[in-house]
Amino acid sequence: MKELSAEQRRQWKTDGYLHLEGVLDADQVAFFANEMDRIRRLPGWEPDRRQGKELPIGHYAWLDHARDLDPAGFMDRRDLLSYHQAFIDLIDAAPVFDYVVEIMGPNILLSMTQAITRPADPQFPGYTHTDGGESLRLTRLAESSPPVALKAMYLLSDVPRENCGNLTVFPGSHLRQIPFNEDGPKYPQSRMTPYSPGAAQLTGAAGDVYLFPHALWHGPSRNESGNARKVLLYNYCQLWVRCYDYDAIPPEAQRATPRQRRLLGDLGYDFRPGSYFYVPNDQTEVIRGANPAG
Ligand SMILES: O=C(O)CCC(=O)C(=O)O
Repeated sequence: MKELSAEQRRQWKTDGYLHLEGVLDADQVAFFANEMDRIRRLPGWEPDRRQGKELPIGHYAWLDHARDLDPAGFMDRRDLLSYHQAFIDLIDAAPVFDYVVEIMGPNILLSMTQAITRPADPQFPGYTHTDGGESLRLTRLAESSPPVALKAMYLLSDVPRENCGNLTVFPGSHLRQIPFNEDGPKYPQSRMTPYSPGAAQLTGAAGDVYLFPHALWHGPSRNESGNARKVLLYNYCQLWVRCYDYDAIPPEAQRATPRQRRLLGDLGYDFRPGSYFYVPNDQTEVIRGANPAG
């Protein structure tokens, strides 16, 4: 498996994120960008308008298609695996997955997949938050600890300068909490915006990947570029945390390799109390194995 350089390990620990350049080639970028345009016309999980009224904030609804059918319009699609084998293959693709295992250790699951298109929209002010909701927002780990959960963000659009819908981070905020509105709405939004002191808008090229833990304050900047910004997100969590895209092993596990199946929650035996709490005997071998395709 590929390993991080000493400089990357230092940056991960201090700043709380990594920028990996050129992970996907131009053909892969074009393929996944086209897939995003295709799947917005298909049924799937999208943000629910009843949030805060009938449903708790942050919950998704099963819709016939994305609300905006324009490929350059907003889309936030969850649970991508059923749309194409390529979304399954990306679960443990090198080198990103190698780095995920180096950072988190082998006792992990794939917790979530997501495709977001952020349109060029002068009204959208951007926002910041941590991932993992109200609970993980309050959890700060020791510097020496692997993260509870992390995210790989695959850029499918160039983000050449600020205010192109950039992923904006507060470097170091995975270790040092930044002020946020505890009395405000339950959704973990901060009084800090992508324009507050300490925020860094990341630039990058289509095919690059950002890795960051859920604990890092982050969010999208404004998008004044005139172009939609597309990303794929693959989240990984420690085994005991469980997946948050589905409540049972998803059917796509049948089309997956042994390692991918394990990452989808198939431990190789029927569930019983103790499962996920303690890891299967062959966990390290399956995750780090030389021939994970088995
Ligand atoms: O669209 C973005 O840049 C950020 C998405 C986001 O906030 C997230 O991945 O949690």
